[in-house]
Amino acid sequence: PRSSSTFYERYHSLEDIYIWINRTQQDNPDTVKVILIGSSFEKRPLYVLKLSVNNRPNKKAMWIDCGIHAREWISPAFCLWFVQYSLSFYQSNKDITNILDNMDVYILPVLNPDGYHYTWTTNRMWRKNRSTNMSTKCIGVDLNRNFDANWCTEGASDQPCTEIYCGAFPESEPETQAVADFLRSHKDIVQIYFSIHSYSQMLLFPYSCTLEEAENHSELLEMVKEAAGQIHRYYRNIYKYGPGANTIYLAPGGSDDWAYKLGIKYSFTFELQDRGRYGFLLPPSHISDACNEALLAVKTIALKVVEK
Ligand code: ING
Ligand code: ZN
Repeated sequence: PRSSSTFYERYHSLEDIYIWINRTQQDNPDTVKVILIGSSFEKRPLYVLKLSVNNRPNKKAMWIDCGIHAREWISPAFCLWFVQYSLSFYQSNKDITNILDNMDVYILPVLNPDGYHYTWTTNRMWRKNRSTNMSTKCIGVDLNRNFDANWCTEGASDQPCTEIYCGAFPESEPETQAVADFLRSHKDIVQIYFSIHSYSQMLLFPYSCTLEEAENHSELLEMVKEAAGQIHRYYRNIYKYGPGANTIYLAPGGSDDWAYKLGIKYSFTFELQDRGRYGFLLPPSHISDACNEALLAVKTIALKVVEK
């Protein structure tokens, strides 16, 4: 009989993820800190794990957020996978050792806990958060249209009943505001920003909110090209890469564009597996492949920044 799957090869409810966060901190008190950065519309806590292997001063940092869109379950699964991998292979894998020796990592496993919980209890295909507004009966804002980057222009909607509703104003949502506040207050140390989505297998960088090229476009293109090449070499899987606006679609108000404009010059959105066969309903048996591919891309890019 085939061997049973591990914890990291399964999807987990929000409650279980909160328990996992707590246990991961308790089991690794020297390496893992838990930071409360805010709370969701329904008052659930937004916890960031800080991985830090030594106390060297002036260390740079990398940020990874997962679960901004509720139905993209592979995304939180990746954040858990990344933490487990880092804690397990620091000192034995030379790449993750090099990365962690040179930068702290901030990981937000579930940016949109209300939406994620809702996909477990009520509607598996929910995307937005769960905020309500007196002026409409429709619920939810697309958090990846709510950041202050060409907010609510073409590619977003001001109609609350749509899936790409931008919200009443930029950072109107507590989840968006918590992330933006944290990054604003850490912008001098955070060098790399990653936001993890699914599906479609793409490694994207700014801009998504305009067809203009980013100032370091060719450097960013080189990084995602190398990451996609590594994925192909090791896993024989194809990832497209390029700026969001002409690789996937024009989309204003996204977190990576906002982080880039804040000054985080290495800013990326990854779309994990698959290319549409299962879509958001990626079976648990595919979690390890999807996460290993994304992990390789994160490591490839982070190493390039470390070696600068
Ligand atoms: N894709 C992203 C979305 O929010 C994206 C694409 C990337 C938009 C970067 C803006 C910035 O639509 C998914 N699958 O959600
Ligand atoms: Zn998404």
